[in-house]
Amino acid sequence: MPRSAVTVSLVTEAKGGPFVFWDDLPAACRHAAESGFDAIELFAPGPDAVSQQELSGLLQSHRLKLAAVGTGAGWVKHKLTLTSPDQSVRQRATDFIRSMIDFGGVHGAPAIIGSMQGRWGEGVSREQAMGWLREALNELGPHAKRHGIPLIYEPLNRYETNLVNHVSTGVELMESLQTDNVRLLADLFHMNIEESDLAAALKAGGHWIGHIHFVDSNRRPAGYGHLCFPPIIAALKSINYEGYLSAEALPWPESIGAARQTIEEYRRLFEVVG
Ligand code: LER
Ligand code: MN
Repeated sequence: MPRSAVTVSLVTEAKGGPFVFWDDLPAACRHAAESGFDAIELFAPGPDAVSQQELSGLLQSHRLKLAAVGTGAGWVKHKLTLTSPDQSVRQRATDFIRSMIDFGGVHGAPAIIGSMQGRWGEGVSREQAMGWLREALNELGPHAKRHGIPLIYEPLNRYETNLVNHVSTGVELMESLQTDNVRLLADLFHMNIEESDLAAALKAGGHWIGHIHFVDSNRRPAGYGHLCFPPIIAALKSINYEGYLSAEALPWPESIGAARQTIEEYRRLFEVVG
């Protein structure tokens, strides 16, 4: 059965973004554990934002796992992307993601490439951008494998990237790589904008689906928008998905309320007795 996770952001520049808990990692871990989550997903400014010792201590004392680490700070803080026309920016983007893979890897948590994929245009052709993206994934995927974890790549909606907007194009990208260690993140918010049938897209994604951002159509917690979850959950069962359903949602109406709503919806959908 999939496990539950909730997002925590420590990135000031991301204020207003879709993260349930903010700023205070010890409090976030306490609330995540009290609400009944299995894990947290951490959006940190960089690999040194929290010491490994502090993070291990918090995870252990609250019996939480680290589901994944986001790399978006590389974009929101440092303006680094893997498809920048500037070679030195691409290099620093790759280095940043490698350092985040090592940071999460200590805790068995994969890194997610979302906004750091960038976009094509302004002198960079689609083919060129996809070539650079493939190069980076082919380098970073094997690096993640050394920690025994995959690297996670996230298709985004059209307003956030023009590279890969659908699960099916994500699968094409995965199949074109030399590494077999990259998996797709299916974010239900992005999918609601781009896919014609979310359940069918997840089924077609099959074993390539490695992580889920569990959220409603409007980026509010699951159940507070208009997504129909039962067919989505049935699709995940049919592909034997056993990764995390991670709440990348707005703290609406506020953080603790968002966490409670998410876990209640998760339990309802999976018939878990809380
Ligand atoms: C942002 O829309 C998002 O989905 C993140 O997971 C990617 O950075
Ligand atoms: Mn996402």
